[in-house]
Amino acid sequence: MDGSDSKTEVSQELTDGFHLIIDALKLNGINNVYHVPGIPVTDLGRMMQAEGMRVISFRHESNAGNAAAIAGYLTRKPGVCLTVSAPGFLNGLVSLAHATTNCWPMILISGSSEREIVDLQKGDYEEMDQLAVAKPLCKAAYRILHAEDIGVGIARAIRAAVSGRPGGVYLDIPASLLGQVMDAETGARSLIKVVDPSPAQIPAPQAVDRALDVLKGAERPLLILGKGAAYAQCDAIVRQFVERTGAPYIAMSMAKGLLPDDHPQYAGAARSLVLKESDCVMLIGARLNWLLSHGQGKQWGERFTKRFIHVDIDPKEMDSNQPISAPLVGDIESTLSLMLAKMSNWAPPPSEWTEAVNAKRAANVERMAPKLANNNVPMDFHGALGRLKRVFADHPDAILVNEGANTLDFARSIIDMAKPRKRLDVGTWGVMGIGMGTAIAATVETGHPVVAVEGDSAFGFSGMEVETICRYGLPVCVVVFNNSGIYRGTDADPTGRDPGTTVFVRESRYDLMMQAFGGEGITARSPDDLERAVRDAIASGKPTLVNAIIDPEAGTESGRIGNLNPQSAVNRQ
Ligand code: ADP
Ligand code: TZD
Ligand code: MG
Repeated sequence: MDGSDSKTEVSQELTDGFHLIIDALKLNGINNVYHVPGIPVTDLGRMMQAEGMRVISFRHESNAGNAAAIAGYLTRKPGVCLTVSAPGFLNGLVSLAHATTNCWPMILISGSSEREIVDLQKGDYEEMDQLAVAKPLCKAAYRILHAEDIGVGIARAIRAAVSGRPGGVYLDIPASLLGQVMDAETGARSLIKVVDPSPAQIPAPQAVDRALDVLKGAERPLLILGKGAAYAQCDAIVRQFVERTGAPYIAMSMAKGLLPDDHPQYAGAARSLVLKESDCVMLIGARLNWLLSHGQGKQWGERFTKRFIHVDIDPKEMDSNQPISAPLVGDIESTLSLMLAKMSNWAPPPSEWTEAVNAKRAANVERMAPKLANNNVPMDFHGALGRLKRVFADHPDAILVNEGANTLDFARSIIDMAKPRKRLDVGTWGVMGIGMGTAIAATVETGHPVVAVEGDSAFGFSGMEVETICRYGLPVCVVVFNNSGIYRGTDADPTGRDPGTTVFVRESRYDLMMQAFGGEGITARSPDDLERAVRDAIASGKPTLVNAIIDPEAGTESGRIGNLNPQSAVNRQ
């Protein structure tokens, strides 16, 4: 592998670290990379593009990383983010941790300084022991030191990212690796095409029987679909299973649309009732974490009175918050298929239960309808989102990206999704800033148009990427819900010195940001204007930003999770 001699002798038969990385990724069907250039990976990005990979070059690594994370969710292949060393790596690391928290496969590849210098802390350009920093924040972390190990390194990264519970993987690429030279034929043989990267995990027959017994014994069953079920991409089986049980179901945020939200068994509009009154809850790719109040508290009714069935690929998830009567450790496709095979004469749940749920749902939908139809100026969240609901009903393939507080919580409950994996949002951590990276990857990976419904604060975290959207000419319509602040636009500094901590410049012209880069920028003050602007944007496919002016008084503190704010016992005012 000593490249220096052979380089001059038989140059046409040589390969190097750059090309081996590219060949290994392509061999494994990874063709898109989300990137910010710089030392030592500028040429790697260029060569990837030259070799036919799609390289999307961002303005900040956080956004490139969020793009890679969601690409992993949408494709079940690791999304790849490529960054420079120390600061670029650290910028990308947040999204790697975010991917891991959400159980999405992602690989963060970062260039790094030479070991000899880093390990003795001699002070290299952008020196940092990146591998050590990344390790506690992701599912696995590897470093490749020799070109002949690139095949193994990439194979391990892919497997670690997608097998079992998916997650983020860090891959450290010291600068000197890229230029290392080796014989091309040996290099080609060293690459690994990963066979069966995410093997089926089949639950034991006893576990399946136990779960069926528990479900059969339920008088008021409830199914909860989570984004793990959407990720699994076995939509027909999930649908068949839900319909065979006849039980009401609710969908966690990103599982909305796995079955269409207008499905007769969908109990989203009767959520409080089904959580409280059900006697048996089956979780399918959803964790009993904070998003479900850990399965306890007022909204769940009395503790330890419900039975839980839990399908998850990770055995450690069982009993994490509540006792699980029937753990089903396996992948969702295998597990639900095995259950279905034994459910041929399945009796639907008692009609008192399904009728009670249906009645509650109908009442809540009716109560909501007039609010959604309002054409008030200034707009409130309901008036604005009522119109976007209509637009999505007419464009079931459009992808909704959604972040903010009120903007997120209202949009989640108001806008129906008709197809799987069309709603992409802040995920398990509630991260502000996922917006533009998510929007970009969503359309790059699927070819579908995107409407990103963004709180004005949320948008600010990744807003510079509107240039990226314009540069690549992507069909993304950003709708900024401009209520001039975080939650509301009405706070004031009690001392009168500065602006209140949660307010922004009143009625900022976000539309001009898109115009600055050649896209369309429009201000919408009424629901009518908003609906028209978004319909036009989807029809044209042009990068568009609609600055939707929302009443600064309309929101509530932290949207629907204000109860999580600690309260001070001291009042000094
Ligand atoms: P939500 O936020 O929608 O409730 P979570 O992210 O909390 O969803 O839960 C997703 C769960 O799905 C994780 O616990 C993960 O281990 C699990 N999961 C991911 N893929 C699969 C799969 N193919 N089969 C079974 N479980 C899966
Ligand atoms: N930083 C990060 C990375 N994630 C966060 N979730 C927050 C800060 C805190 N935060 C929220 O949880 S929501 C939010 C912040 C700053 C912004 C809410 O304001 P908005 O939405 O304008 O986006 P609404 O519609 O005005 O409520
Ligand atoms: Mg706001």
